Amino acid sequence: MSKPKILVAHAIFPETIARLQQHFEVETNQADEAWPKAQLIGKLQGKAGALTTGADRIDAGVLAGCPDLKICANMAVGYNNFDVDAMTARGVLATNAPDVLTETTADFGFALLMATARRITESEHFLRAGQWNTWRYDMFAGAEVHGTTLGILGMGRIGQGIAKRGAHGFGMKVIYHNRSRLDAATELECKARFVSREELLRSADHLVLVLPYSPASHHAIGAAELALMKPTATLINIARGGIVDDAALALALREKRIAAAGLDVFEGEPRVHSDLLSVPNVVLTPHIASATVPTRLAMATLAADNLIGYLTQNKPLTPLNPAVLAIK
Ligand code: 8YV
Repeated sequence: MSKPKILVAHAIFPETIARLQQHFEVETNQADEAWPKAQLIGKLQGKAGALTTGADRIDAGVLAGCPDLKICANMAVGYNNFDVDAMTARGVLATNAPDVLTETTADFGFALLMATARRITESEHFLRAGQWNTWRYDMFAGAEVHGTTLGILGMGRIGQGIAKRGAHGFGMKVIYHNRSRLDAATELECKARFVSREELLRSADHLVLVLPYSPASHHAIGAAELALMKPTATLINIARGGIVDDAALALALREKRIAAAGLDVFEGEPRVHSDLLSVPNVVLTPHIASATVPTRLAMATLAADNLIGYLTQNKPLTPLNPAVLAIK
């Protein structure tokens, strides 16, 4: 019997491809870019499954053009690249890759916070440019981290990981805002206090965004929100581009209405708003918060195991629309 065909929309670990090849005929995108929609539809013809990343949009248009598709397994915890309702309506299973990246992503959130507060990349550029001639009392004097107030918007697993690092490692006072309040035991573990969105914006010395992207969170941080923040505050976004209005942020940074920002995600990435590229008080990284070798391998393995589990035994590990299983 011939094996079902699947598409891997971006190059991934050879060992993950080998694991998939035990069950499927695998076609992989070897280019360094996501396929544009028409090409993705073309590549998905005859494919029962796809291993996707956040860069691959699976919407009603793609689904309409791919009648053979049964599952899309995202190698990401976030899945705003999926139209899950459209997938459910077409009987296509959606899976994501939760948990395996939580601590690594929280580590990175803290690294970005530290780099931003202490102006690490800005000072390195200065040194590399040969501009370091002498000692100055205020040379790259940054913002304090230990003992300050850490604000977290979006208190899921990654937000909780950042809260614990701040509270236990750096003696920070942690405040958070979330759609729903955490239970008392989790608040205690994270040493975190629930506050209103406005208090969060007004009180945080370092504000970290870890909420999922949805139409409701589009531009959750725009000019009005930035205006509420302290002029000494830093803003860290490891969630999704689109949650921050990048043009408004670039202006606030240029006018020193907030001190600095650290951004791992951007509206319309991999393009980055040109105004952000020209302000010095921002640390920019190319969406790498989950990028350690063990974590990326764990994410790829989980996505692969979702494809194998569903297409060979109807048993995916982390389904987002389990209603599809019932229909089958
Ligand atoms: C991914 C992420 O690397 O898991 C997520 O939600 O944002 C990252 O870990 C990215 O989305 C590519 O899939």
